[in-house]
Amino acid sequence: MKSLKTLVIAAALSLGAVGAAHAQLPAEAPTAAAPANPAAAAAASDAAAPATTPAEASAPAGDATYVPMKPTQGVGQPVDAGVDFQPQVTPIGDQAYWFNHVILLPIITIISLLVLGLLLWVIFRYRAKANPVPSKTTHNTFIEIIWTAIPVLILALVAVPSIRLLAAQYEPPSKDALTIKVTGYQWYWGYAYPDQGIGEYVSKMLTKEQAEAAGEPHQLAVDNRMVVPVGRQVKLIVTGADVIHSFAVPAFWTKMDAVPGRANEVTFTANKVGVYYGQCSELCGVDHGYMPIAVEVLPVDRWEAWVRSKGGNPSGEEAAAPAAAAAPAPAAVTTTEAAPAAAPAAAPAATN
Ligand SMILES: [Cu+2]
Repeated sequence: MKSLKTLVIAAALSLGAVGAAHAQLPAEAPTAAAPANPAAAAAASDAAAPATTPAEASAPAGDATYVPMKPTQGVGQPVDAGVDFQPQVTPIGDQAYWFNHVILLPIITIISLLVLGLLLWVIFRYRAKANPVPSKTTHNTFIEIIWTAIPVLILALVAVPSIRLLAAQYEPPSKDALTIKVTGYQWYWGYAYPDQGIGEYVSKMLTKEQAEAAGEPHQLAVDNRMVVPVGRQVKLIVTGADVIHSFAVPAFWTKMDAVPGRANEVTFTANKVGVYYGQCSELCGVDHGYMPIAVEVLPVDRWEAWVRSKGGNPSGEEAAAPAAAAAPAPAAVTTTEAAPAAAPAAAPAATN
């Protein structure tokens, strides 16, 4: 009797399992097809290079088509014999560039020329031969007021855009800013996207041969870049794991110290697609010069494809919601979403 009851329960369970599997199939098929084997899909698209246009256009194929972008010569990297700042691609960078070139440089140039002119005039006009009996004047109230008031006015004039720029750099991030945790190590960088469910991955400098093969500048090119969407504010939480490092990208006008035990915050909004390089900017040990930074700014859809290729969820909230609901729920639906997410997550981890 007991065995009959067990048999009935077993039959019911197996029927239920078959039913669940059937229910899962239609939901799983379209989503799992693309991300389940990104390597194979990438290989297929590589092989069929001329015929990739329709594949690139379709959104799901994007999951597997992330290919690191080639940098543009002279953009986001130093140039030979360059003296100016790198072309700026963030609003803060534009503001700072304007402040330097329209306000500071002209003032500095005029003051330098004025002082040089006065110096030359004094040297020639009042030299011992031309002026054998020097004046004994020690005070001139009018001149003293002038040479105090004019510098004060100049400093007050400079202070206005300067303080405005400083305040803009430390404005709190907007609510929909993309959060990236940046950790400086001796001697490489680690990036994590907590809201997208991308755990920390490591970014290391390419060797000279690897950089040349990739068509990138040596000592700036890295194996795994930080990838951000164009036009969206990015909030960096910067910290150090061992000693003080500094995360700096000149084209973004962004620099923030990475201090162990402290979470420093800095934001930037890159408004131009491209690859932008930076370097650790705090002397941090023997390989300080060999921990470059590479940030790739992509159109939103391609950034989302990159997130999926890393096993993350681009929309953020959805990634968090099922994960929180997964524990108590029966998980018939959530497993279909977790499966494609888990597969690509394993792939990059293996290649690293
Ligand atoms: Cu460093």
